[in-house]
Amino acid sequence: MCGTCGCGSENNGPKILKPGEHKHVHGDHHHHQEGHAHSHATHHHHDGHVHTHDHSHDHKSKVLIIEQDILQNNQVLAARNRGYFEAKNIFALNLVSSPGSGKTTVLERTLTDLKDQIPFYVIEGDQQTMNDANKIDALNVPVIQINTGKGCHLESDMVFEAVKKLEMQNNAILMIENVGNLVCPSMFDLGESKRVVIISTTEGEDKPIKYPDMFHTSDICIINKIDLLPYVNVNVQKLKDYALKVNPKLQFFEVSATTGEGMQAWYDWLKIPS
Ligand SMILES: Nc1nc2c(ncn2[C@@H]2O[C@H](COP(=O)(O)OP(=O)(O)O)[C@@H](O)[C@H]2O)c(=O)[nH]1
Ligand SMILES: [Mg+2]
Repeated sequence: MCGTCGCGSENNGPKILKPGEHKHVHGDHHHHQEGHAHSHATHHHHDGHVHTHDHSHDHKSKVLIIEQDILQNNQVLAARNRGYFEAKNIFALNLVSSPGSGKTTVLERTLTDLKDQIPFYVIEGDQQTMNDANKIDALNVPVIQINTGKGCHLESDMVFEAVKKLEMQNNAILMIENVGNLVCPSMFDLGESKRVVIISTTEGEDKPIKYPDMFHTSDICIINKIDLLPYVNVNVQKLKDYALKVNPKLQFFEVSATTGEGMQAWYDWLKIPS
């Protein structure tokens, strides 16, 4: 899984902070298993011995079991998050995309336009900085930043801790902006009600088939930056066709978060999701 990107190889856990809060908080208890898995996955033998087939086979199966444990543990807490959201009638969205597709900009515009109609809460995930949380805080919407350090995705235990800090009222919408990455976040259920993948027109139409897991596991696809269509060589219909190939149930919204074009359809869905 994340063995290729080094995710979780650092020992200190995620930092879960409110804007203005001091950086120390939550401990070193995350990622221990993941680090373990990765050390197996990246372990090289320098002893010059020829390894038997059996040995390497056994080695691989251990890695597989540990990775299954991580995903299984994540799934257990995700189910707990989901139960909590359902009991409080909180509609939780997991926003995923590559870095720079416009997750924060879509969020800022949505909150600006709808925050007087619906109570919103936000969890921001990034490896470093409070930048995105500060932007949400400036809109007076309650927000928690999770800094994952080396981690390339949010996990359900991080969301669990952040949710405890948010003290949400019932009948609200929780927006979770995941770490910008089209690969690893697809494997980690956070307990969200719906998963929203954002792709911008500058990324090219073939990304859904290059990163199929992310599009396969999402419910909604926001195609952002349509204001740039005159300047980029992209065929939106082709992009949609590719996305539908990996997920025939995907529902699309074509928007520009900066001009506001197309945003109303997304708002209508948010109010009465189908
Ligand atoms: N032209 C244009 N730029 C956008 C749009 N949405 C976001 N951007 C810009 O794209 C950059 C990255 O956006 P950001 O929201 O930070 O992306 P994130 O990394 O997915 O959160 C910023 O410079 C935004 O101003 C859009 O609809 N049109
Ligand atoms: Mg962002």
